[in-house]
Amino acid sequence: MAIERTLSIVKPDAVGKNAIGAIYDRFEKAGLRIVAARMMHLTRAQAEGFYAVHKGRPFFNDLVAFMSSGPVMIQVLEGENAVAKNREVMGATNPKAAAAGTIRADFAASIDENAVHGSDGPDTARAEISYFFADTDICPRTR
Ligand code: IDP
Repeated sequence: MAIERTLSIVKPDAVGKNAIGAIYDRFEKAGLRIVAARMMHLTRAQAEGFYAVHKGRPFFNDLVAFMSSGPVMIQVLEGENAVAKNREVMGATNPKAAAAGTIRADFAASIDENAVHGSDGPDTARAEISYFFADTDICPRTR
């Protein structure tokens, strides 16, 4: 299976709960390697740009307000089938529907504040990674 990269964000609710380390542990236990990371407090404009695909949806304004409400931890995850594997580890968008043991089941309070973001496909992953990281920011493992 191909080695892929995906873009992951620990959202403001989970950062506020001091759960960055616990969530990183889920990624690493699933075989996903963190190959780039940065903490940011997104501006409204940065959050709007990142979620531009959702512009016009009824939840867009709340989503942008939430994503710019506090610091987020942004990372590139690398591994076999990383896009789908990360989605599996995250769980369903609505935590009430998320499988037991997933990040959203364990850390998210609602569909609006659902702990993590993960790219939904390889093309989206490439675009989302380049929204936050230059190629030179990414540190593939050498051992
Ligand atoms: P995803 O984060 O699981 O990929 P998307 O459909 O890409 O889900 O939606 C982006 C984010 O927008 C979700 O994580 C969630 O926080 C929010 N969202 C999506 N659908 C709804 C909704 O129906 N009501 C409220 N918020 C929503």
